Amino acid sequence: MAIYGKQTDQKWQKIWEDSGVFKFREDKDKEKLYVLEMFSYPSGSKLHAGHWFNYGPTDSWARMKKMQGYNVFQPMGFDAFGLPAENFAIKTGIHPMDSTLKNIETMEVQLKAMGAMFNWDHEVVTCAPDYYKWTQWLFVQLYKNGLAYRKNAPVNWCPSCNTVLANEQVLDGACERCGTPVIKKDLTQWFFSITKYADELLEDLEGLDWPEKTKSMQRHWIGRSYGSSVKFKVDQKDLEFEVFTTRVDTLYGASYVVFAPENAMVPTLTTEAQRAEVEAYIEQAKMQSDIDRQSLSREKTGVFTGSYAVNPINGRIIPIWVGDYVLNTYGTGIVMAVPAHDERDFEFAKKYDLPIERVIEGGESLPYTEIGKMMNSGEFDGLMGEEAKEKVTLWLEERNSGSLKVNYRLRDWLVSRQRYWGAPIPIVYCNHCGEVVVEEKDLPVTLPYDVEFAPDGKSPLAKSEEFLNTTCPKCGGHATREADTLDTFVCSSWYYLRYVDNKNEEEAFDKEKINKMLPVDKYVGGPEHAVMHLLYARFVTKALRDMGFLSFDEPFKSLTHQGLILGPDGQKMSKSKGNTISPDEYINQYGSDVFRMYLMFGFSYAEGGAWSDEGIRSVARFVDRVERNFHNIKDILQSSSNTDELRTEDKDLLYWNANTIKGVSEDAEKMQFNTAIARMMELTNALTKYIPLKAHNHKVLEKVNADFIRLLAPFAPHFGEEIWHLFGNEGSVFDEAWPGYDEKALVKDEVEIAIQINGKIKERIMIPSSATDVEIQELALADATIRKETEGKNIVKVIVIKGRLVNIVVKG
Ligand code: ANZ
Ligand code: ZN
Repeated sequence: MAIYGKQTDQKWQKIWEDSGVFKFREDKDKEKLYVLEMFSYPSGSKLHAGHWFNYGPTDSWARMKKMQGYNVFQPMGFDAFGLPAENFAIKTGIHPMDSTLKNIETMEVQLKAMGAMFNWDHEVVTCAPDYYKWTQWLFVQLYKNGLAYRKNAPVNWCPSCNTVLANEQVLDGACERCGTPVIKKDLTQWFFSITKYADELLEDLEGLDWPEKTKSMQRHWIGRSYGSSVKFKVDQKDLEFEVFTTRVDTLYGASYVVFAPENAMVPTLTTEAQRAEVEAYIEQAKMQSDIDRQSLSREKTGVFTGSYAVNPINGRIIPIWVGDYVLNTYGTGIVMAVPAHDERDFEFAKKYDLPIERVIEGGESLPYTEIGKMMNSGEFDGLMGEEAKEKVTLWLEERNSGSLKVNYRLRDWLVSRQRYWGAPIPIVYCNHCGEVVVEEKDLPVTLPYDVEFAPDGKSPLAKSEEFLNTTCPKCGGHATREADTLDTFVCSSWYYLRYVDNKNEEEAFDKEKINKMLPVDKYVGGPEHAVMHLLYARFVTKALRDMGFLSFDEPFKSLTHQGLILGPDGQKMSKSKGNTISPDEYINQYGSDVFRMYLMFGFSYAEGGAWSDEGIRSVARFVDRVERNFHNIKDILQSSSNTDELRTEDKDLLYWNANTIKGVSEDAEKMQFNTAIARMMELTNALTKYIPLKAHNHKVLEKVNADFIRLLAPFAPHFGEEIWHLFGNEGSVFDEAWPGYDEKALVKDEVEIAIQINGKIKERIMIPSSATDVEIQELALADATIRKETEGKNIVKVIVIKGRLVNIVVKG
């Protein structure tokens, strides 16, 4: 007579909602704990196994924390702007607002069916005007503080989505969303000055409890590199340029320089004889992605400009080339080429027959790219490494030809999108006043509903007269609105702040409130957000801090990435492969707790793995077994089979109970849910052994039972609550304290040992775990079975292996 099932879920979800047990209330006596799961994109494909794997186990963790006495805040919302809804509108004519709100409705129902203790009162939906008003406010603050600006820039352009993509959205040279090869295009774009925070973003990683891999990806993305800047004069022309190098000790070997094709100086440097060839080269380079251009395996190409430069250290006249392996967005977009000591330069020099001269000792063949003593370098010969770099840079500095330089890979954050479904950028252009930011009192700049979706590559906003025409906030004259919208990463860069104070109509958030509630104590989400979202959120927090809106340095103190649940075939789930798992079906069949517990027990949380139907069935059987035990225990406790004696069996059960509490507490703390549940299985086994005994110590059983229910509840919340009430308890089990244990109970005071005679096991006995070898020998020989077996025989030797066995060697 199974009691747990889908109906149990529904019963408790209703009771929880009606009683408001999980409502967040300020509580001075409890420490706050902000548990955050990455909010979801309201796509049409409903809540999938990936959402579940993020939210289910994290909710279990949060429930445990609540029982441990924390005042848990666990909000949920929707990252609701973005391309997919707009592309869907272009295809089907269904307005993004309509499809998005409908999807949110469906997902809310599904999220509620999960039975997580989300604080729905604090929900945020980024496409709602009362949210994006404040996203625009954030833009205005950044703008007023010189952290948002517009510039003409070559951007990654997807010709199919007709939009600009951030570098991070270009994968292997193709659009992350549609796979179309990305091209370069010059456009006026809005940027946030994240590079101003490069050092702090890098250095503060140290103090974060984040996965090492994620920190290292951020470090790489920021890419701080120490080197030198070297000035070269152009031969016969009144021009000069700078290069960034990390190997200034190789300067004597610089036998040519290479400019990125897009570098603004290239047309000036190109001679008439070379112009046609250079222009053709620049045209083809536009078609290449930065990723391809940096690829080591790709053949290096280039063209000679016809001009020459002067190497400042030895006066040598060296040719100036253009080559697409040099990126215009890194350093100065120009490199001094040292083919003897750099792979790419070597390959290029070989191909175009340029001079290769060794200036660093070491290695047999070229290129030799390691550190070594300088040679063929005049007065610097024999110097090496950092000292060599310092001396050469000093020499250059004295002649005003160079200096030390720190370079970053990080670029400013490109935030404008030529799309409709996003927060409008609050800027107007006036004929008199130029670029004017919208006043805070005039926010939000509302996204118009009535627009035309056509697959013509133009943003609906750019075609909407009603939206575009406005008045200038400064002079009152006619002005035109910016038609670009903000990257959705802007919306998600601050949502964790708004959750705390989501109904505030006066401000984005109350400073005092968020200083109390933040930073987020535990953030859980997919590793695909290791760089962009997490870096942008860190930047926004730091910028808001510097503007005085909050006073903490980092938004997310501790971070965990859950792994990926794959299809039964071990492949990433996808509709086209037909290997997706639909949580709803399993929940209908087994109940959401079984589904959640399987996700926690069947996989390592950080790694994930392939779905298995047998796996979820075995968890369902476990829940059945636990449930039978509970019914049996209830019968026992109501019967009169009580004994007050503390027998070996009772002590054993108490031992397993303490051991389980310790194990579950420690493992679940680290989000190692699979081993935590394995511990509970051990305690279940111990109970299954205890239940059939003829007599039971009611006090012991009652205690172990109450502890077990409380341990189990966070992992199987509906089932746990049901059982808690089965035993006549009142109130929610989640208002109970998490069980503790006595260290002493972890030491078994009796252990079982085997007694062998001539190597064959004859008996097992319990002995005090503190017994000495002599005492163990005495106990073994005194045992009735052994006495009978050894009667009349000659005991030659007794071997005691502590804690395990006694072997008695007999003769005759
Ligand atoms: C001369 C040299 C000699 C270099 C040598 C390396 C080895 P990181 O560490 O990533 O900062 N470089 C500079 N700007 C570049 C650009 N825009 N596109 C492509 N390559 C560029 O790398 C710095 C090194 O990358 C610089 O040091 C430069 O080559 C190259 F034996 O200068 B080196
Ligand atoms: Zn004006």
